[in-house]
Amino acid sequence: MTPVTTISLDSWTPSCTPEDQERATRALEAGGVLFMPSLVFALHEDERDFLSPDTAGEGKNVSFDGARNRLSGSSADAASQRRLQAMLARYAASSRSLLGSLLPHYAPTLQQARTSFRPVEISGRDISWRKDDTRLHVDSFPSSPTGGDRILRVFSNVNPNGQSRAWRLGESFEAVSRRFLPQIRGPLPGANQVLKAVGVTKRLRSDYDHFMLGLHDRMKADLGYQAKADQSDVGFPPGSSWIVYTDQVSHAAMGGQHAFEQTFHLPVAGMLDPAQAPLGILERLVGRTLV
Ligand SMILES: O=C(O)CCC(=O)C(=O)O
Ligand SMILES: [Fe+2]
Repeated sequence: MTPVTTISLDSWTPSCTPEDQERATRALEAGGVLFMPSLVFALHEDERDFLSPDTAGEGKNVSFDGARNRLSGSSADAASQRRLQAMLARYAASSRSLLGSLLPHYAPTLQQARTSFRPVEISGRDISWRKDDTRLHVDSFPSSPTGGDRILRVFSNVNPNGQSRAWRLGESFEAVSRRFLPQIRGPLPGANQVLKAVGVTKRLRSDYDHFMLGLHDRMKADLGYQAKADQSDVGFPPGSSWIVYTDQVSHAAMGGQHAFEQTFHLPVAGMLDPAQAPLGILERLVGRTLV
């Protein structure tokens, strides 16, 4: 089952020894979760009003695209949006700085993607099964193929009422793949090109993305699997942060409110041990190259 490695740092600009860095990188790449129980993302006094589902309007989160310096998902007035954006930009900078100190091996190739603020209670949301993150899954997004690049996420719980973010962690990526790959057929010839041409995907969906999406969907659709798969409950308390390769680690978010999340992408070649990537595991099991 998914190992959780506790790291006792409490600063977004920590000084880490080479041994700490290697241990953290290896634990992550092996499919573990890095848990930092006292790494607090502190809100400014005037940001506390954002701790309300209203901040996300009709949606479930507010997101910030640092590359374009653009906020989306908020219907607040212009002044509030400026403060919200500053808060998300601070989380983006903090998480980037953390990875720079803790996982320096990734620095040359790490790409920062979207930042999100999640002020809506997870449990009891009315959502289709495919989008339901209370079901165990590995991350794969229909419109955003990664072409094999990794999805690395940093999370922080900022709940003001003592409520933990409750996750389930499932079996290893290899076990998930062995179980579901036999049910997943390869894409029809030309299908990936058609999805790109009609705008379903932002870039060409590779065969890797096809199989990842297949795993994501088969896992979520299988209620027997959800109930019976090897799994454990883990709670991330307010004031804690955690890092996980969500394309590799089987996870489900069962409850909790008020969290930040920062997504990074990493080319497989940027890993310490590229053979541990989902790409390598899938290529070995399918028996051919997938990107
Ligand atoms: O919001 C959360 O706690 C996690 C949801 C999830 O599945 C994800 O961000 O990949
Ligand atoms: Fe997820």
